[in-house]
Amino acid sequence: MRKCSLLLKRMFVWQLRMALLALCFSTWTQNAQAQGRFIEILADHDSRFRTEGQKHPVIKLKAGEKITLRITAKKAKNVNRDGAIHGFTLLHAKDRSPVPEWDFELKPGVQEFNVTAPSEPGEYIAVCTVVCSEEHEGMNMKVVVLP
Ligand SMILES: [Cu+2]
Repeated sequence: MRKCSLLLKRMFVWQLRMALLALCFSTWTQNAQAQGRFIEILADHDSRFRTEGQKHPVIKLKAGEKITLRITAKKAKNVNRDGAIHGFTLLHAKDRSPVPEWDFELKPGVQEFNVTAPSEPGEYIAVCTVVCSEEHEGMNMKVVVLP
């Protein structure tokens, strides 16, 4: 009986090791696909963009920097016809003209987008493009591009 429990214990430790290894491997392969620094954003159920540890989320980027946006989207009230629950589009703050290649539709869950920061330093604004709820108009966040 004692021998048996020892065996079980060993098996448990081994399984734990394998699980850890699998976890390490999956993060490693994810990173291999990403092209640069990770920026984590939450597109929340109350129609707000959030970043960890920031009360008023601001993303700071270096001009021309390659980054990977990892956006977690949680459904608000409305869903687009194509299943998108929020959008994420970058605009120039001064005239609200769109920044090319920074226009994403967000499906529920986690998605990653490889993008290059604008080459022009200045203030930008990221806005939601899906009318996700009555609070949709206020769903935006500041993006600052540093030289
Ligand atoms: Cu919205």
